[in-house]
Amino acid sequence: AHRAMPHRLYTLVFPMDSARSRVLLGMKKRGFGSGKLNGFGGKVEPAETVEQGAIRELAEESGLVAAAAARCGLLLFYFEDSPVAMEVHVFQAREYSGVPVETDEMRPEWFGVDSMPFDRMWADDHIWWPLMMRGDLFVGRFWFKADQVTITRSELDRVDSL
Ligand code: 6OG
Repeated sequence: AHRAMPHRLYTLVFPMDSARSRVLLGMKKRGFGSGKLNGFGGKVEPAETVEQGAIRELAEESGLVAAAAARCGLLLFYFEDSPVAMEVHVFQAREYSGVPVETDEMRPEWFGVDSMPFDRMWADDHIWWPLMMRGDLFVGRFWFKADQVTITRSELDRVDSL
């Protein structure tokens, strides 16, 4: 039944430093997920590709300007109180110009990839993060209660392409 649900498209971008030992997260200051640390992203607009949307949201929310973003995974979120599933395309940005700036939406901060602040992130993140760090492409599906904290069911698969 879930598979027939309408989906809404989102992006989520994790900027990495050149050694890939640190990742830039932003503390979301307003809207969905406010108070949590996350990558940078948002809704994809009708006239753009998913990658273009990822690059645009990265710039709007962090100040970093990337020429490209690398696909890492696909996350599907189902909230028990929402009839629309979230389809979130996950990217890493490894080359960009600019320096992180605080925006109305996000307060950016670097974290070591081996000491991630999962207790301040969405509850799904610690589940798929190790796959992404290994360089595996992944597809995950997570069913959340309306409290936006409790995961009642999850699936995570490594895939060969996205
Ligand atoms: P705006 O409302 O800011 O787009 N997002 C999630 N990210 C993670 N890691 N876990 C979740 O678990 C998420 N749900 C949504 C996708 C929302 C942003 O938040 C991400 C977008 O980057 C449920 O336009």
